Amino acid sequence: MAEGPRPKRRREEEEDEKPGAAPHDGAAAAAPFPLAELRLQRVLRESARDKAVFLHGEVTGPSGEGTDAVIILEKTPFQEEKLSDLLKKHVKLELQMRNDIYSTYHLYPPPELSEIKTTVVFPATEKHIQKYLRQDVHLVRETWEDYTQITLPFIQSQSFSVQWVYNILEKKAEADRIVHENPDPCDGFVLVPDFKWNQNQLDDLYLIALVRRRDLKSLRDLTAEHLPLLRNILREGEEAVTKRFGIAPSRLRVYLHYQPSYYHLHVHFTALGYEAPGSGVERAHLLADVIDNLAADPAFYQKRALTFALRADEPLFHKFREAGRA
Ligand code: GTA
Repeated sequence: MAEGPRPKRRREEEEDEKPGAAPHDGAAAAAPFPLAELRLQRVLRESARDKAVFLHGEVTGPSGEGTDAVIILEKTPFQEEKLSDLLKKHVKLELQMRNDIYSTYHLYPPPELSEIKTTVVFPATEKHIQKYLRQDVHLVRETWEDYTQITLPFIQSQSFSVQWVYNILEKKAEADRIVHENPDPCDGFVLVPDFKWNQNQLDDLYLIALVRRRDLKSLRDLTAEHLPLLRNILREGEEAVTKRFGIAPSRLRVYLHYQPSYYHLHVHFTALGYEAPGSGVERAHLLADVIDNLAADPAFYQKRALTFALRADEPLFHKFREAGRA
């Protein structure tokens, strides 16, 4: 998301989370994020396994005095074609220990071979900060009644802005990254590399298909009426990934999240060998299964209870607790 600095804004202000709020469509703003002006507030989460750290900072300089930001720093997978360069062009190789035929070193690569993928959410709301904070999670089993009485009113009153989705659909952002598009206003979609993929290697391939129509929030809205759209996404999406990246459909995980973070229907395409965040059984619903379920029962997702995990301090979790459903 290439957003430039914005005026000072309090964390409590979440007007852009509400429907009808001022859109963030200045998607092409060119100024880079003022990293040097960031004052680290706290580490929200770190993962030694994923080699990633999630930070909450405050921009202190003139470009955003007192404005919150979330920064995700992540070491990227090795790129096979750059390994020879890494071995040849290293700046320093420092012996750590040697024992018989065994030894370990600190290898210092040149800057162009030591990229850290950096994701910035700026200005970040309290909801963004909470999203990345490590917290206990609880499973909730949502019936259709729970959805209509608890979840739907909640997501209608507050959810993350989907302006970034509209920016992609309207080609105000990421237009040069589009991998495939079907222009049909009802059954069409746009396939782009996901935010989380730097496109340098295929091991962690991650694309996202965004539907053109704006009336579908999530799995819960889907009926047999949407089968042509879903089949287009599966067939054309898989074909496009094979054509562009040489990855066969049998090596892809194509799924929807329930609950998603962003309530504009979208489908995730990830490399099967990559354990993408959110690909677990409590959140991912394979698109092929969704299609079969709807073909068997047009109202499947208006009848079935769906299970998902919520963070302990998430407002939606409190709503389920208040209703005695969690
Ligand atoms: N191309 O501007 C965007 C953009 N945004 C704002 C979000 N996405 C975008 N893609 C493009 N441009 O896969 C992508 C997200 C996500 C999808 C939305 O849209 O990357 P969702 O609605 O189901 O929400 O999918 P989800 O999966 O919760 O969102 P997200 O942000 O992926 O968070 C899930 C968990 O993944 C987080 O709690 C965190 O644990 C982890 N995570 C998030 N971002 C990163 C990251 N950059 N690196 C590592 N882990 C991450």
